[in-house]
Amino acid sequence: MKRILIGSAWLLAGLGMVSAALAQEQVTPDRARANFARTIELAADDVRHFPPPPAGFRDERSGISHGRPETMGYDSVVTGTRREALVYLPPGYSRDRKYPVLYLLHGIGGNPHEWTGYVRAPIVLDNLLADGKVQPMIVVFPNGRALADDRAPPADRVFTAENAAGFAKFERDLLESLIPAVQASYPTETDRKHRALAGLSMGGGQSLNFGLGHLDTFAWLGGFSSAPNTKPAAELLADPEGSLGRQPAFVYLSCGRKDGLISVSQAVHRHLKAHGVAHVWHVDEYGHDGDSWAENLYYFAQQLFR
Ligand code: FER
Repeated sequence: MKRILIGSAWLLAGLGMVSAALAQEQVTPDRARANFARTIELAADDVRHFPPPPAGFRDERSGISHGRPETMGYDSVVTGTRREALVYLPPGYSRDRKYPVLYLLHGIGGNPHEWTGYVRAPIVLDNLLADGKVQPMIVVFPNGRALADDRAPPADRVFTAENAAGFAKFERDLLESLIPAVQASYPTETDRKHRALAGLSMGGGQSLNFGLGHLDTFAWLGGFSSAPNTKPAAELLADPEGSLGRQPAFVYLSCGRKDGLISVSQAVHRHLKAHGVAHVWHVDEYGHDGDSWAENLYYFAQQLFR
């Protein structure tokens, strides 16, 4: 009898895993490779929305003030561990004023240093601020992998269900642990109009999934080269006019026209367009890479908190 019970428990657990897998595609290296290799079909409106940025927009400039990067620790209700996020404090940062906050999320194999490293987000932001093109803002680069071991995994364990699950679990970490910790540690505005969420690839999918589901928390959303973790458009925004009508948000979508994942972003763009929901759709000439992400941060940041 005992054996039979154990057996049926396994059977039930197995069925549960099958239905979860059907709802959300299994994440495996082969699936990811196939997704990156999807046929790219461009429509007439899959074009640049912004002209290319000025030369040097991503190069460190001398003679201007630079923002200050620092690390903050916080306790996660999701992992039960102490986690870390990078925080960019803008040039001229002062505790005597209150700042809007942009949360900027990394990709499936990355960590917060992806944005601050090769994408060079702090340099893009310093240059924009020096030219008076952005509002002074605090930018938080979280670790979007809410697992007890949240280090970037070795290459052969990037496209695994476990790693991908950490990115889904980050929703609660962000809303219940990180945002309150940021607001307790820094002088921030705390209403939705002063909070933005954007990310690249896996982080783009997280931003759309979490942001459109929490329009009470975020009024500014950006998905750059969003990955297949993005919910299907009709699920992401079941009632676009209704939900965005009640709580308007600036929605920014971008992708490179050489990026095999572009169908993910196209589907969201087309859904919004079909429902008459205003948004930015910017298709550039890049692939799934830092050149696209740096440029899109350049455009996106200029729209924020106006
Ligand atoms: C996938 C292909 C790519 C996928 C995720 C990615 C969840 C993410 C890529 C990135 O973050 O750079 O099939 O499945």
